[in-house]
Amino acid sequence: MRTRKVNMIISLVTIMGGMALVVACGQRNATTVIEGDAAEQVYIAPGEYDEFYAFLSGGFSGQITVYGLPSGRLLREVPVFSQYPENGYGYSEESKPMFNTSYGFVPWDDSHHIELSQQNGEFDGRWLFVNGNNTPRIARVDLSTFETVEILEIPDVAGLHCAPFITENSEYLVSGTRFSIPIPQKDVPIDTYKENFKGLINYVSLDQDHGTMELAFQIEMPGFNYDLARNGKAVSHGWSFLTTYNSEQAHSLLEVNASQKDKDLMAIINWKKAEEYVAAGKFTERPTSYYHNLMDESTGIAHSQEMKMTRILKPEDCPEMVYFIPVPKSPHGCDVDPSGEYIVGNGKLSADMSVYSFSKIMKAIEEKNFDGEIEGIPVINYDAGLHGILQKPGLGPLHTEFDERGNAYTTFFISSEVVKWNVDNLEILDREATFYSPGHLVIPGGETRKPEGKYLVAMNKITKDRYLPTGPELAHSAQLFDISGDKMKLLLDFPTKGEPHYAQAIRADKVKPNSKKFYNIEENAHPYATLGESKTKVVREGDEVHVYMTAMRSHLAPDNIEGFKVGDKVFFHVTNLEQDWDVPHGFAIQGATNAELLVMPGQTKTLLWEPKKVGVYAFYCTDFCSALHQEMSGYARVSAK
Ligand code: CUK
Ligand code: CUA
Repeated sequence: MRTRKVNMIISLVTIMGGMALVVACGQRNATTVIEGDAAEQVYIAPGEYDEFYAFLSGGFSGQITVYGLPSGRLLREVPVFSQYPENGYGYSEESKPMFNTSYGFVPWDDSHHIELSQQNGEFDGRWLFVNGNNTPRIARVDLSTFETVEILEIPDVAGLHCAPFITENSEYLVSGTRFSIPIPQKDVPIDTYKENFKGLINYVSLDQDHGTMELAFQIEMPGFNYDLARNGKAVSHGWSFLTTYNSEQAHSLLEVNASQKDKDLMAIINWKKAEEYVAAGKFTERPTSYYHNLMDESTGIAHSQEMKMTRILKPEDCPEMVYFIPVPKSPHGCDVDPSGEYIVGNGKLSADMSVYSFSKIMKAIEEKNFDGEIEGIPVINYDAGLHGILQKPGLGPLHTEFDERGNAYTTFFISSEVVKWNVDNLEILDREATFYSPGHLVIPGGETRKPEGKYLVAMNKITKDRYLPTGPELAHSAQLFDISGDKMKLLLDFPTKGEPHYAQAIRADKVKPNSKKFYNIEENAHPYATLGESKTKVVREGDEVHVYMTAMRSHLAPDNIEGFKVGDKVFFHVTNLEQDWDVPHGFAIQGATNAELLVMPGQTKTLLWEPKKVGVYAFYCTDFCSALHQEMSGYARVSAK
């Protein structure tokens, strides 16, 4: 197979604080010649399954999308942080509480990083976690149902971008504040940043049986911008690594202020030590407010609980818990290789990449090889912790994933490429152009101890001419590469939803066997469930009316309902009585100001309807469920009060 030919003469001009970077990137009319068996490699014949599930974050859509690999087929969109009229998530009475926060009802967010649960440093296929950047939250999706079942708000942080990075036995999800803020919030001049603003790094513990999240403790840190984290694995298990930018503590992040220094910092946290301090009571309890929203499994109803206290660990009270080490300028995360020994710290504004050695860092700590301290936190000597420097790999390094053969793959935003290099000897092995400007990349298991280096997906930030134009707004573009050989090979482009940042991919057979086909109606403990058509009824309680409705091929019961009054609050509790795979029923009523419901077999869901005018209103099933689907309808009569 010959390699494809790419014409590239491009200039991308990035202007930052008056400084312009003019760089070769990718061109509008780039021709990509795919030759050989690329089509065959991604072709999944009708009726056959993909080898991997890929879970892509939705960025500003707030959701997650599920793709099959290698086909690049979109299998599902899972709503998480944004309301989703397609199935009523965030509109139904059961799911509305998922959006409760200390700021009120917030039915939108910006989701960036996917983390699958792990055991022994391998994906176990049970849960998936994702962050909400804007109103700081972490959500859990159950991979037996592909439903969001829990959202935990993280208090006293701003921009929960650095989240939710998991430890290798799913002990904790680690997150950090992107923007330091006054803690507790108060009315202070913004230029008192240095005195008044603080950062927090948060440890959320996970219940090993149920996956439920609990804010275990928060570590108070200097007022930097904490960007991205990874946890150690194998030899480095028990440690977390987070890069920071703006170690100048500038409150205006223009180049002139925030990128003056040649180096920024990576925070290194011994979380096992932090656990000991918590157990020894070395924390302070601080009053705060945050919400924990959890879906009850037996009723399918989400409940919110306001939490009012958090535990803070301060590095000055807890020696040998937190360290810093310099990293190249303006880093965007760090990545830990499958052995746990190497930590890649990249600087977006640096020409080189620093690769650290965990054992050298430990030695430097032991020998107290420090270059001073920052707010009581020792700064490890840069050279003492360094494994080596990857010289001039490309421009604008962003993210790195690994294969099981000792190689790393890094995306370069500015030079628009993926570069493959050897982690041990720091030799560059291959580079392939991407179209255009990749952000994250994903290899199945590529952040775990057990990568499967068969495919790589680059998620590109700029689309331009890759697809038929659709006006000013274009779908973001992902690109699939075969990385099983010495040279990477581009196989496929596919459009994505929202703006995917990170993604994770898992072998399908780790998820598929546990995928639920329907909810067992006998286990339905919803207080308004109607477990049989003979039990349907309409119950008035003052101005509230509860309709106990059932859906079954091919009728809604009751179907013709009279007695509603203008100004009533009508709750349609629809129970889908089917006990079969893939037979949802929908429910919509004319003039409802929310959305429809999509009710899975065995479930009960509730739609609120507040009729404003007299008349007779039609309702119907929205999902084409049977030959008599069109007949699955009824009328609601509304009289004057
Ligand atoms: S980030 Cu978007 S490309 Cu939020 Cu992980 Cu780097
Ligand atoms: Cu039920 Cu259509």
